[in-house]
Amino acid sequence: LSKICGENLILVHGGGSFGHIASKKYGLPGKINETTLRGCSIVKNDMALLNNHIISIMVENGMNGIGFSPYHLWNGSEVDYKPVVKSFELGQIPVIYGDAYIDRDEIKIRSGDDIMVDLARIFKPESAIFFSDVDGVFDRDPKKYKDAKLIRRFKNESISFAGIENDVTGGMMKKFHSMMECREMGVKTYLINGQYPERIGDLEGEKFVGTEFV
Ligand code: IP8
Repeated sequence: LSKICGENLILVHGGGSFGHIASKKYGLPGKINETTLRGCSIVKNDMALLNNHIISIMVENGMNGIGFSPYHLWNGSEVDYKPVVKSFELGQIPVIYGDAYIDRDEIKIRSGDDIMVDLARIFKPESAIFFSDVDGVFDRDPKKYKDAKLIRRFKNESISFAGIENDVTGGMMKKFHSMMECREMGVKTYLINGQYPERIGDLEGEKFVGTEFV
């Protein structure tokens, strides 16, 4: 990644099996009670472990990754990204992740996709690259329909989304709306399959496999 993007990079990751399963089990997001407080501890711990795995790999590979959770960045009315900006300006690689956080009498969940939109607004990056476990945006759910077509350049085609059972933040539909928001802010926005990370090196190429939002 750093070979392609240099160190001028901010990473965001979501929860996957580390965040969503326990969130659902303990009723997150939800009003503060004994169960959700327990869930908050478990989810927060699991997400920190996932973030630590990622940072460890980065550090071992000579990249100065620094983890940030919205739990700590939340200032009572918004996620305050000042520490992230500071870290980026110093040349570190912030790695911010979706997480549970406490807002008044509720435990909420900030998703990685929300964080991508926030960062697009604050940093006005050249590009925002989203990853999924499918090749890009399809005209319909590629996991259900074998003949679903990959949309290479997405403008405003009509598409449909399947609901995802174990996702507490909105699955692909949420990601899609976040990608549209980034695009509307003038940021080059892509969706690629994270199982083929090398595709990030061919974003503008003829053979690019993924979706570019235009
Ligand atoms: O996977 C939510 O982030 P996402 C993380 O990006 C948790 O929606 C804690 C479920």
